[in-house]
Amino acid sequence: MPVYRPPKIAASEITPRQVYLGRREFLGAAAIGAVGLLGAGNAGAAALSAVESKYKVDEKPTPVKDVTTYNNFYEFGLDKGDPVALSGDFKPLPWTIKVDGMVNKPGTFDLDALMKEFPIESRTYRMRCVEAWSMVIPWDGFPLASLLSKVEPLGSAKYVAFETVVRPEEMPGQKGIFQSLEWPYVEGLRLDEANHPLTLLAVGLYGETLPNQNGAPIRLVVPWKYGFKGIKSIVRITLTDKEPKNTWQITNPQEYGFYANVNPAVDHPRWSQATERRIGESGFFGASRRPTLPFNGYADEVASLYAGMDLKANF
Ligand SMILES: Nc1nc2c(c(=O)[nH]1)N[C@H]1C(S)=C(S)[C@@H](COP(=O)(O)O)O[C@H]1N2
Ligand SMILES: [Mo]
Repeated sequence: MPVYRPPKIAASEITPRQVYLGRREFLGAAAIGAVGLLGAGNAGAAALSAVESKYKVDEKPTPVKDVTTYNNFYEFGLDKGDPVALSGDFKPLPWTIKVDGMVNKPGTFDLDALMKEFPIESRTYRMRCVEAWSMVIPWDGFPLASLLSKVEPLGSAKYVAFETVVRPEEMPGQKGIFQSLEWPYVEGLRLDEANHPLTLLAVGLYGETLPNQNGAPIRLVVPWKYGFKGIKSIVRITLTDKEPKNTWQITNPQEYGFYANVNPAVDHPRWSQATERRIGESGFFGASRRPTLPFNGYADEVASLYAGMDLKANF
């Protein structure tokens, strides 16, 4: 996927951790307690009080160090290590999300208030990137369906479109100093996919608020789809009757489609999707590979959403 490499930003341009910490001290009732598990890049981390969920895969979670240092977040650069290294200036709080389009009750919602309104659940999901690597991540968040029901979608709404924040001053990858993607990063789901109980708006991982590199302060998680559907740092959600474009589809429509369901039977034009490398694990002769599962192992829950569809054509 990468096109050109970004230049490295001097360490002196990165906000000192103490300065950043001061900006996150307000976090409310949902976020009081001991912090620090997530370490580097999550200076303002706060513990979340989350309730256990039935959605927990029975696989060993990927070590927190891998989850927070091996990231795709092109707003902060193209290399896997760029997001943790270059996101120190990003200020995830305070934060609001605008929800508009084909709804009865559009609004701009304060994230802190949403986190008090909707119980935060702790869920462990299998995650699969289109680049054929995977992780198991303990997320904290609330169902997207909770937010959607609050705004009351119109009967004519068929899709949900998402947008990431644009802040070139805080996101070095958006400064246009190297060619990568068009901003804002955008994504979309069908309304029934968006309302599926597995579809999560994550506000934390491993029991703490999200580190910047993982999409602070709020990002989408759709565990049966390739990772790029999980748009980070969301500022706008729009209900529409037209299929929304997503950033990778805009960038390269031959290789990336709207659905992006994890499908070992449909290869990427440049590589096989039959197997995956589990990050944080190594086999005797290098990284261990495991078979990729249809819908990333969530077929029982989601296959019915696609009944009768040709999933080779709708990739
Ligand atoms: N705004 C934005 N969201 C994004 C991306 C990005 O570059 N920008 N990368 C996507 C890709 S390709 C993946 S695999 C996941 C990675 O999420 P993680 O770093 O939390 O594992 O974020 C997705 N969301
Ligand atoms: Mo990805």
